[in-house]
Amino acid sequence: MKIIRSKNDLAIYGAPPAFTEPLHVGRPNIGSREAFMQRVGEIFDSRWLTNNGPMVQELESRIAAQLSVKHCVAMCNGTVALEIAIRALELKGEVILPSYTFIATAHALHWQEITPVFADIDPVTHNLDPAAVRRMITPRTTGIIGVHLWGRPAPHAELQSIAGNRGLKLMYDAAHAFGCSHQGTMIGNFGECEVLSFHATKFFNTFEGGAVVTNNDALAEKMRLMRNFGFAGFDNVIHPGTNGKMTEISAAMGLTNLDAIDATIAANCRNYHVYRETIAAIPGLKLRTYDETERNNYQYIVLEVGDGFPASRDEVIRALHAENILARKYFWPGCHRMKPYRDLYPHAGVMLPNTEAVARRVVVLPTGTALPEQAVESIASVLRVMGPGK
Ligand code: T4K
Repeated sequence: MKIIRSKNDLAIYGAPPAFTEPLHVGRPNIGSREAFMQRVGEIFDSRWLTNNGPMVQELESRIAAQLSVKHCVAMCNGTVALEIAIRALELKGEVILPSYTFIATAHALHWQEITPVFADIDPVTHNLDPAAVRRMITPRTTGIIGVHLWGRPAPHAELQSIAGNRGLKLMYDAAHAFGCSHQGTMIGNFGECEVLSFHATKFFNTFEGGAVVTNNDALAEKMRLMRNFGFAGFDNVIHPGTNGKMTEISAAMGLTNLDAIDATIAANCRNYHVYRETIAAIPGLKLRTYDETERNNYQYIVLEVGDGFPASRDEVIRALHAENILARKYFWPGCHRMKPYRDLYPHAGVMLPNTEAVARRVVVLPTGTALPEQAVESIASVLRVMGPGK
């Protein structure tokens, strides 16, 4: 690892890379191995491997307590959790969502033959713009899926008011927002329900996994049945269901990582503050900041490369990759430009100018407990020498 002091030190100009090993965005945060192995032993001893086992139940109650929400229904991944929530809410026809999100949000609708309708985002928050949502409502609209992108809350009060006035159901994709709050209330308590992802790359992981959290008793019960083929007791299926169950081994990982959650937040928070201080001094670059009066997981270090920066976003990515810093262009080019949705809406971009502009500017940088010490200074030094006047 090295500090880059001039352009001659950059790997794109032939110097050795700043890092000998690749730095990934989304390196898993992993709690105590001993505690995990102990739980694995308990699973083998009990011979209870899946189907709502004791570890899954313990994880659900700890997550519900952590978020102060009534129900947590654990699932095998965030995408299936989205599909089950959408199905349980009986959404159909058209559902409004942002295009600037991971493709799974759109796929969870499309997979169920519901038409995803993309609304534009606010270029400052990167979340749904309520005025744009209003413009996309048609007689076929049945719901809105807000996404708390980068763990920052979507504009809940405005979306709730639109949903209430137009008789639509509002749910959230909270895949990025486990451990975050909005106006003092933990995310997980908004809309009809909220969907979490516990994928390996997320702030908190269960290898693969996810959950739907809700304060609605009937909805929670329906989703519990739906994740287990719709079975309500032996030999009695009362809903069309699927297999959305979380395994015990995933829950064991979840319990282990939940014990380490404060340390994970502290590491992310430390990295974020070093990024913020080092990048603030570079003209033309803007780091998305967290509202520190709220609870945050600090999992996403999101940089925007502006017009005042001498290199383009893609040139920045190329230079970082040459240094073995595998920064990502999440969520470029936007769902509407990916083939399944481009085929549906070839001209969607006309309605999504902010989505297109933000998707062209964003670079997501590595963070997490696996990031070596001083790596942030080194990453910032690459950006600094690419900046104006260098
Ligand atoms: N909604 C939103 C808003 C989401 O962001 C996501 C998932 C979902 C819904 C769906 O939830 P899940 O069904 O996934 O639970 C990744 C993740 O696969 C995906 O979970 C995540 N969003 C998305 C933002 O990122 P990729 O294709 O970019 O991941 P991948 O495989 O390139 O991994 C990123 C980097 O992480 C790799 O370069 C290396 C590193 N890595 C990855 C894994 C899996 C590791 O070091 N170790 C690992 O085990 O999608």
